[in-house]
Amino acid sequence: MKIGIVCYPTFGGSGVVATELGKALADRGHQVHFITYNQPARLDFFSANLFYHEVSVSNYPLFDYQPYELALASRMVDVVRFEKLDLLHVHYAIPHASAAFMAKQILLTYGIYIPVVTTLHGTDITLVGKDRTFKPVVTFSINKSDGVTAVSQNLRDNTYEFFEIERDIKVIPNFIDLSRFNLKAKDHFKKAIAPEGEKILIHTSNFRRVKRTEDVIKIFAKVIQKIPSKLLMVGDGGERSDCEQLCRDLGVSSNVRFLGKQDAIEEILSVGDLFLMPSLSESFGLAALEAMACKVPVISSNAGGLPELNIDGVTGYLKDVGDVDGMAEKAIYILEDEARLAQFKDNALARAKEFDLANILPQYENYYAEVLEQAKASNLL
Ligand code: GMT
Repeated sequence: MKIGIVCYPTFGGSGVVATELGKALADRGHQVHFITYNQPARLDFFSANLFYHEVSVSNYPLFDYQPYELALASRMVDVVRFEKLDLLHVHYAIPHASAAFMAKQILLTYGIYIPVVTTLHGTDITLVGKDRTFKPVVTFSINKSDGVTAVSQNLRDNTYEFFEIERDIKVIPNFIDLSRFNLKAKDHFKKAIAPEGEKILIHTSNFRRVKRTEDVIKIFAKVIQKIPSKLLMVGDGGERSDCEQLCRDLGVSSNVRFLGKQDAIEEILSVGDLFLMPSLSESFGLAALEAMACKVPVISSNAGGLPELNIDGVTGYLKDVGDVDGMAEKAIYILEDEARLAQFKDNALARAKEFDLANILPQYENYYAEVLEQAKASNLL
């Protein structure tokens, strides 16, 4: 199959899922064409089946806001026509699904019908999509897609609740490549971070408000009163400097390391004993899945799709959003007993294996086939 993938090329979860999916599809013999404004962050190698088509946006001074969506739609038309794509898979509704609709209409004037699959990732629905500014466009472009997937049952339910959706949405969860994300021997790194054998807690995110990064610091400040420990804060974003200040205010700065954006995230996770994800909203929680694959249990909020991943009392614990005391108490409970910690670590890995790429990839391939079949049955192809 020749598949066009449209995504944000950044480190965000939707871009990571799109890129990893494209790489896996290419390994299975499909030809995959990425269409976006920058080389996707994890697409930094050569593969005969992978192509990248840049969307370049004009710098015309008349525009205060450059029309990216139009440039993207034009590029989609161009790539579908000249690469003879079978299907477009767009990740994150805004503006990818609406740009795909426009491209589809233009392609019809050339006698080409291109089926479009839209994957909803989370904030495109829960935060941005619900914004009145975007709601009509999001509703329309979901209804006009040939196929729609959501990364959790909770996100699917949310989408039906907040938009007038007239079509089916299929749940295909996030996945993990266990050949990359697994427990690695990183003893030197562990010794450098925790020379006295302290426990290591980890948080990774893009430090947006929705991640409640300040709760991470507050939880840690309580844990360290009972358990000798260190905290690694991985990633960067708007909340980082406030977090650094909070560390000073709470007197824990010397035990917290801010590592910024990191490529080899699996190596950092490999030294972890506990992962913290107190998010306000989280459609799935890919970062937590990455931690679990490296045998790190998770203390998370019970927001969104997190209960579909993190099993309370088995792979970690879930508490209400903002329940810093409850999260700290459960973190201490896991960390204070070596045998208990080892059991939680084993459970985390076992759960992560259920989201193995090998199990999830065929779900996407089958769904593409179904969408193409439907288009054929409707005489569109
Ligand atoms: O979580 C982020 O900040 C990034 C965001 C994105 O869309 O790039 O991630 C969302 O998509 C991921 C992949 O499907 C999910 O695992 C994350 O849970 C989801 N984030 C939120 O819902 C906040």
